Amino acid sequence: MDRETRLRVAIQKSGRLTDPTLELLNLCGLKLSRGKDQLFGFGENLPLDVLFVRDDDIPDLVHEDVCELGVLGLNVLEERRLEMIARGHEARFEVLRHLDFGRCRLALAVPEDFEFRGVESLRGRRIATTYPFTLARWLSERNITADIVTLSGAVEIAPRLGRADLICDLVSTGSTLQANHLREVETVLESHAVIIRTPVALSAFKADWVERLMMRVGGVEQVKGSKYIMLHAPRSALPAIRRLLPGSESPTILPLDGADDRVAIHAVCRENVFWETLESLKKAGASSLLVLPVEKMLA
Ligand code: PRT
Ligand code: ZN
Repeated sequence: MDRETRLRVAIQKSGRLTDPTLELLNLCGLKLSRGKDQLFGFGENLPLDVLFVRDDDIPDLVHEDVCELGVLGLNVLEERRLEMIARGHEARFEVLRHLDFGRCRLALAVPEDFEFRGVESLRGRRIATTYPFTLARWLSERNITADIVTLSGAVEIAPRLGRADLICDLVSTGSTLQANHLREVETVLESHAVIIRTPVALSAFKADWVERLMMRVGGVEQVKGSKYIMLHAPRSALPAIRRLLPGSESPTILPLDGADDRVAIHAVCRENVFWETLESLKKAGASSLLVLPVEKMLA
């Protein structure tokens, strides 16, 4: 594989981020062919290949310039960054884009019978987590000394096993906490997926492709939830209708053949268009309403 003319992106091999990341790359126009070992995906139509790895390996792969780009959770990136700093290393990570998936939070959760009265209640307690560096920073910012118990998994059962008084773990819906009789009390870090890049300077060719890819990612993210709406309306109703169109900038107003007092309005709405909106538009005088999905967008 030619390192001069092909970009490498590290993504999660199998986990929560895998499908949304592959979908994003696909929407950016990438066609991948995956070999038998499934660890490497060859970009058939773009100078971009994909390396499938554990998410925990992505920060180092990018930091060491084995891959120019990586897609991972901010939680994993932040933990590794703080670990490197704690060990006296330089941590040169650059986030190129924040993405609209992989949302979760690193949170503190206590057993139901734990009397929590603010962060002071944490002093001297044992907190189980797989994110010791992120938790340590959060505690030190609040001048709290506690005992961090670093585990590699199954954090939520640590209190029941007597290994900790409370936990610090990722939460999305909260149902895992509930199932383990734990109550969320503080947010340590809000997280979502991000794209990071190598700290090493890129050749002009690669830099150009990174920029093009980021433009496409921006376009894909914008399109999510965007709709194209078309309708007919009396000229007199224009101000009212413009107010009702959700998240649209300047709509296109077109004359209608043979009807001087009526116009066609076309607009991109940067939010979903719900039935309620359509009903309000109709009440305001609109007719022939049509809502279409937007496939691609480039500002
Ligand atoms: O094998 P590999 O190391 O690559 O995978 P992994 O097991 O470390 O990661 P994975 O696939 O579980 O998660 C990858 C990333 O998804 C995380 O680093 C986060 O950035 C993000 N993410 C989003 C989550 C969650 N939501 C989430 N809910 N990661 C983990 N969870 C856990 C949570 O800790 C809890 O135990 O899922 C469980 C269910 O959550 P609830 O609150 O919905 O019940
Ligand atoms: Zn992992």
